[in-house]
Amino acid sequence: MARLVIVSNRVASPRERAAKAGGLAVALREALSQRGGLWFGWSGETQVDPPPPKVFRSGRVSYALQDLDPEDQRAHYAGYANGTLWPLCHYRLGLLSFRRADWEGYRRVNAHFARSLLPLLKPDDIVWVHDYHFIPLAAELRKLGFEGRIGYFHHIPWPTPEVFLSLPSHAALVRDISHYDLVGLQTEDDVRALLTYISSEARGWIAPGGGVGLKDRRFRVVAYPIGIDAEAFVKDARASVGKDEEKRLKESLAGRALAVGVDRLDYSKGLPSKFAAFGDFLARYPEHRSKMTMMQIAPLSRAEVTEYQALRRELEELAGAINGEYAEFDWVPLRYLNRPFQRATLAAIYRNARLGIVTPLRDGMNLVAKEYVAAQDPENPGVLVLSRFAGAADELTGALLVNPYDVEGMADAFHRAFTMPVEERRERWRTNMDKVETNTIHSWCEGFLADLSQAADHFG
Ligand code: GDG
Repeated sequence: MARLVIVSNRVASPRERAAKAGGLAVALREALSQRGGLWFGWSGETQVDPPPPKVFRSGRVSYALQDLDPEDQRAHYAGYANGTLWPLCHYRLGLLSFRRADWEGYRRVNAHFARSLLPLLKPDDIVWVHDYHFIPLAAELRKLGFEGRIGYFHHIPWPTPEVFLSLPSHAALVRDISHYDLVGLQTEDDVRALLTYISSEARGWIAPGGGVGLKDRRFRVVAYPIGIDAEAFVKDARASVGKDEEKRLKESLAGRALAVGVDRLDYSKGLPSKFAAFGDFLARYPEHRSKMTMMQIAPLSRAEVTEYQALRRELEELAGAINGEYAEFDWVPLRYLNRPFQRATLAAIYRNARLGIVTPLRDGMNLVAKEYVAAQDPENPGVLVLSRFAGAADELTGALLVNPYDVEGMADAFHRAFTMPVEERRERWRTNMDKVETNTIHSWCEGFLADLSQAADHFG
C-alpha cells in the first residue's frame, strides 16, 4: 500500500491535547494513525526567514511542521483563507474582503509549503490535502515536478456559481483545483455547484461519475460526506453514565430537561439566531420556563479576526438579555460557556440533553449533529433540531429540519421537540443512527483514499 501524506493547516500532533482538537483534527488523527505516513502542516509559529520544517516521529506517523514568515502567515490565514474564502464559501458576501496582497500572500505560502514538502515526498506517495488554506498546493507541487497522485478534500460548502463569481480570483482558483487528481466535496449540492461553474464559466467538460476535463487537465469531483467514529462516541456516552461528572450535571439540572448546542464561536454557526429563537421560545411558550435549561458550548475561534470579536460581544449581550429577562432566583435559562471540554464530557452532556440544537446558516457537514445522535440512549433518545443548510441535513432526515433564518420557526421546533412522544423520538433517532453508523469517519477515509489510489494517470 502506498504511503499516505496528509497536509492540513494545523497538525494535531501527539503533543496537542485532545480537548483542543477540532472536527477536522480529530478525524485526521484517527485516519493517519491507522495507516501510518506523514502529516505536514504549519507549526503554529512565525519567524522571519523560516528554516526548513521540524520533523519528528511518533509510532507509525511522522510529523513535519513548517514555520512561516509573520506577514505571509497573516495574509494567508486571517487574510485570504479566513477573510475571503471562508465568508465566500458560507454565502456571506457582506463579510467578504478581498485584497490583492492577501491573495499574493496566500499563493506565496502555498509555494513555500510545496518547496518544503517536496524533499519529504517519494514518487509513489499518495498526497491528501485538506481544506481551503491549500487549494494552490497541487499546482505548486506540479510546478516543482511532482507527478504522483494528489487529492483535495474541501471541508466547507462549495458556493453556487452566482456566489463564487464574486471572488475576483475565481478563475485562477479553479485552475489550481484542476491540478488535483481527485476533488472531494461534502455533498451532491456542492459537487453540482462546482461542476456547473466548470462547465458554464471555465468552459470545461463534464463526464458521468464526476469526471472533468479542463484545458489539459483531467480530474474527478465527487461527494464524500464526512462521518464520525460512531462506535467510539457510543462507547464514551455509555461510559459516562453514573460517573461523577454526569452526577454533577444531573444535580445542577435538578430534574429539568436540557437542550444543548456545541459550536465553535463562528458566524457560520448561526448563534445569534439560535439565541434569538431561544428567547422567542421562552416568550411564546411560557409553560417551559423553569422546566428546561439550554447549554451553549462555544469555544473561541479565530479571535484575531475582527468579525469574530464583534460576534463574541453580540452573543454576550444576547445571552445577558435572555437571562436578565427570564431567570428566576433558582433558575438560569441559558448557560453560555466559551471554553472547550473533553470529548467524554461532551458525550455525557449530549446523552443527557433532550434536544440537540444545530442551526448553522451554512455548514459543510457539521459533525456535532452526528455526535449528538450517536450519544443518545436508544430507549429514551433526544431530538435533533437541525438546519437545512448543514451538509448533515442530507443524511439526518430523522431530525426536525429548520430554516435558521426563521427565528419563530426554530422556536416552534424547540417546543415540538420538547413535547414529542417517545415512540416518535425513537423512530426519528433510528433513522439518523442508521446513517451515522453506516457512514463513519473510517468509511469516509477509505472511500476517498480508494478512489485517489485508483485515480487515472493524469498525464494519460
Ligand atoms: C469543519 C466544517 C465539517 C467543539 N467543541 C468542542 C469540541 N468540538 C468538536 C466537536 C466536533 C468538532 O469540534 C466541530 O466540527 P463541526 O463539523 O461541527 O464544525 P467545524 O469545526 O466548523 O468543521 C464542518 C468539518 O470541518 C469536518 O469536515 O463538518 O462543516 O466547517 O467534532 O465535537 N471538541 C471538544 N471539546 C469542545 O469543547 N473535545
